[in-house]
Amino acid sequence: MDRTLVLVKPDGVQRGLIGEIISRLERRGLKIVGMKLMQVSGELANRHYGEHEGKPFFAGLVGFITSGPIVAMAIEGNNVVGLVRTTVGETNPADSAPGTIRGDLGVDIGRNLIHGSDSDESAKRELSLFFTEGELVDYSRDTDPWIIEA
Ligand code: IDP
Ligand code: MG
Repeated sequence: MDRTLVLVKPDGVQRGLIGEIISRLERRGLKIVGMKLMQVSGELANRHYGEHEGKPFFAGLVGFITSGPIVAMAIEGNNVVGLVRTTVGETNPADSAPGTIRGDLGVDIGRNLIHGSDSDESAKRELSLFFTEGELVDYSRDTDPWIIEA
């Protein structure tokens, strides 16, 4: 079963959009298997966004993601990385279609509300930064047959 990491970024928390964002993921039928409110340290931010080190926006990005609490979620399901990315929208909210989280709720690339891992490999790496295996809950939903054809 695939898993991915979602973060409600500090702008989402500050704007009172935690529920709105989680609700959109839930309504799509995505299954949350881990969740916590936390403060990201500089060290964790540097590791999570390591691939962007050296880019002009890196310092601002690390400053932003550590500027206030975030909500981290682990989401599980077949092809869940892609499902989350299409629900999230493009990196720049200005380019994101209406109906996506970034397209409906944001306007600026530096305040784009939510993170979703971009591949299965990234998801594995990022999930291990934010969650221990023991923090992820194994359970089934009675609604699954109404969401996924067996
Ligand atoms: P993604 O979040 O859609 O996967 P990435 O290219 O992985 O986008 O970039 C990580 C984060 O860095 C973005 O979500 C955004 O917050 C920030 N970012 C990316 N490109 C820019 C930029 O050109 N200016 C400012 N911030 C950027
Ligand atoms: Mg990315």
